[in-house]
Amino acid sequence: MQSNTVTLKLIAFKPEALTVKAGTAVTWKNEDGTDHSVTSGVVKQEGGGVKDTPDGKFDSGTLGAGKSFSFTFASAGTYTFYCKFHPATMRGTITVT
Ligand SMILES: [Cu+2]
Repeated sequence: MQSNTVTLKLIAFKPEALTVKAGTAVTWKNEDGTDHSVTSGVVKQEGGGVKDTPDGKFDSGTLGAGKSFSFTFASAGTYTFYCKFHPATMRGTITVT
């Protein structure tokens, strides 16, 4: 059975890469005791740090401990996302076929 859940645990997305069919709702669940976010966009290295640029496709906003966020992917494509609080380490990709 196809899994469509990503957990946020130990300052990481698990799994970091997930492939789903178009029309699937993906749910992210924050199992940490700290705030995270699920924000679509890219993170690039810049001047010794990282710069995150949201693309506005989806954004959970601040996702507190124990909270979930879902987004339905209507169209095929590759969607990158990150956590706005931990962009250096928390990044992931949803591939929609
Ligand atoms: Cu985070």
